[in-house]
Amino acid sequence: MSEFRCGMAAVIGRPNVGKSTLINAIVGRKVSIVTAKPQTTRHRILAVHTTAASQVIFVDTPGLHRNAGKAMNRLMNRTAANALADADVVLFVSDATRWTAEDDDVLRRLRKVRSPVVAVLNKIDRVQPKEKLLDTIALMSARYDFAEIIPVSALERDNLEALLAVLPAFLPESPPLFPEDMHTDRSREFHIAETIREKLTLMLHQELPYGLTVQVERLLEEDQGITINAVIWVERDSQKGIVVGKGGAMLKRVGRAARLELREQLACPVHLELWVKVRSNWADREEDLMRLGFEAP
Ligand SMILES: Nc1nc2c(ncn2[C@@H]2O[C@H](COP(=O)(O)OP(=O)(O)O)[C@@H](O)[C@H]2O)c(=O)[nH]1
Ligand SMILES: [Mg+2]
Repeated sequence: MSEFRCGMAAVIGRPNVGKSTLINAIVGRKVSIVTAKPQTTRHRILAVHTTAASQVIFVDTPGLHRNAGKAMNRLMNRTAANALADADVVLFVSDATRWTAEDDDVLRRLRKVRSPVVAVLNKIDRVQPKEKLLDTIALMSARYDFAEIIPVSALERDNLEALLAVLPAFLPESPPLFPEDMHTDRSREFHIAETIREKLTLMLHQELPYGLTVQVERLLEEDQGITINAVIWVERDSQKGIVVGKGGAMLKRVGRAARLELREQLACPVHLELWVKVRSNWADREEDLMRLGFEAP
């Protein structure tokens, strides 16, 4: 009889290739927020997939950023680098329809990694005609000595079972590190703050989402539902105006979208109160970032 296997799979790739979507699809729930904008994932998030024979602990990472100027970007790059160093296997995710210089950047960093690297070719639902996939796979195998190359569609949950089938072989023999009904290491407060940030990122234009963060200040659970008080931190007064919107319209839209999703996920009525506050340069102050849930260096 073979032993139980358990270990870490770091999920790496440039922004927007579908890393968070892939992890959510594998664990069957939304543990990491998803938008079409880069920099959506800021934190290291663990997602746990347990079967009778193995437990894979996926590490969702912020994409590696070229602009490491601000403290937040430096911390995000460090978080991604730490995840790489700890991994038993690395999942290098790319978009099967598009290879860019940023993909090359990420691949270059993988050359220093000792663990095996599995290439995940995502978004194959967009590849037409299907025969083109063979060329894409051939190109991938020329770029790096991947342990496996697995084409998938995270969005349509296509071929995920092939990916899950190869991973346990890369993990050490070990008992599970997490209870089998646990899907993420993140708290409910964190998940709520992230859901609000996802709606803000989806609804606000341009650069503004990068300048804000969300903090849950109070969570009150009662028989009739959950009351949440959350603060949206922005860097400047002008940004506050945009987040609040004309007559509070934007804040209302964001609040409604977040409340509907949270009600679904928490399976109870949700009362959500949002405030917008200004704290200048929070994204460039490490102590502010610690308070807002970023990993300590
Ligand atoms: N068509 C298609 N879109 C996808 C797929 N996976 C992710 N996406 C989309 O790609 C965008 C970025 O996804 P996200 O998971 O946030 O990427 P990340 O930045 O790598 O974490 C989102 O709009 C997703 O809906 C896929 O398999 N097919
Ligand atoms: Mg992400």
